[in-house]
Amino acid sequence: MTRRALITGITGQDGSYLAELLLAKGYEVHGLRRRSSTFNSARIEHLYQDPRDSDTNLFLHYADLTDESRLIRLLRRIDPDEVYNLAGQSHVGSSFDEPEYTGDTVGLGAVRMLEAIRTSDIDCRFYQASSSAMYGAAVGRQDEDAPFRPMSPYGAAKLYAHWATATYREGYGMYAVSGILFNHESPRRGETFVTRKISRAVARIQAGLADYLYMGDLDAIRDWGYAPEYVEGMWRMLQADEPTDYVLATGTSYSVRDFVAAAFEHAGLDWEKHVRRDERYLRPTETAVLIGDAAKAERELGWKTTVHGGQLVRIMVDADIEAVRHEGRPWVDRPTPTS
Ligand code: NDP
Ligand code: GDR
Repeated sequence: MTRRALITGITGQDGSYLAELLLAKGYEVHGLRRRSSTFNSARIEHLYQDPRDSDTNLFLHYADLTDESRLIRLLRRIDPDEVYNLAGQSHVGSSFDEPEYTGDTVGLGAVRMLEAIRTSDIDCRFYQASSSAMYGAAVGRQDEDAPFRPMSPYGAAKLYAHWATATYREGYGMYAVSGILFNHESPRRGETFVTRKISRAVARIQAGLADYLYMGDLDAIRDWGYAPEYVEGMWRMLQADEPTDYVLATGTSYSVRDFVAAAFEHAGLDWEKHVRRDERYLRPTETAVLIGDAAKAERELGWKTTVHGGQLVRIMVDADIEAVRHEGRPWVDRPTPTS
């Protein structure tokens, strides 16, 4: 029997890698996309085939996480075996400007999905995209038992969705799990997240298209992994015998400054000549340090990262240099880079 998966946020970084993974495993994949005035499907263009002239296994549906009746209708029609809830306003900085919208899509959006599944009586497994941003000001290396102390409207909204997922698991017996994922990046990362902002700027400066990169806090420390490895972890969580939450992380830490220096150096540039500070990129509250402990996922799911640090920097900078050279997008029609 072909298994059916539904991915909200399929047009995003993780959604696109997850769709690739599930299609390769033989799933029928359904993805929710938002209606927009311009095309927003560049990350999955290479996977899409017109259903009229092919036996494609990928189907896209217009829907928004703010529209509960649409979610219910779609869930009933698709009747998925697995649901991956990846959609929502995912930028921490923007969540300070748009706290209500962030809460609506990230927090209530997850509850709408859970309610739609529960009230439709669909027998499926549910994955919620929780975040290390829920730890916020917590100290030390964070595992599944570390205390939560979010430092942004985004982190608070994710925490609401996280506990709602646990409540539906415990209260209604649903197979519902949260993956608490630390930062994961790739050439498909949105251009306003810090790693991609840096790799893109390096490529443009090297090509003579720009002179400066304007940055906020360079002291922040993050645990940066490679997105294709993280979507494999999401899938493994839904294959486990018992539903339970997992942290996915590399356990390594780098400052934003480290990433900047390594990226410029890889392109043969001196970062101190090109990087300037812009107060507009500072956040009202900053999460200074986030480092994860994924021992449980390694032990129970056999999941482990291999890419981080310098290798991740090289993958991203090389992809953006290539993209600038071809004036195209790095991911279209090219295999996932692994080195
Ligand atoms: P992206 O920002 O790349 O993708 C977000 C997706 O959500 C896009 O497909 C976007 O559509 C869609 N979306 C946004 N708002 C709505 C809405 N109202 N209704 C329907 N769809 C919507 O995020 P990532 O792929 O990086 O992350 C995936 C999930 O994992 C997110 O929930 C994020 O918060 C969470 N997460 C990410 C981490 C990371 O390091 N990447 C770490 C921990 C958690 P469009 O393309 O039209 O904008
Ligand atoms: P984060 O990622 O907030 O951790 O959330 P982001 O890449 O936005 O920032 C990482 C760190 O870099 C600092 N920073 C800047 N950030 C951006 N975006 N732009 C800048 O110019 C800049 N200068 C310094 C930030 O202050 C921060 O400390 C990401 C998102 O993917 C979330 O959806 C996810 O849940 C968490 O990771 C885990």
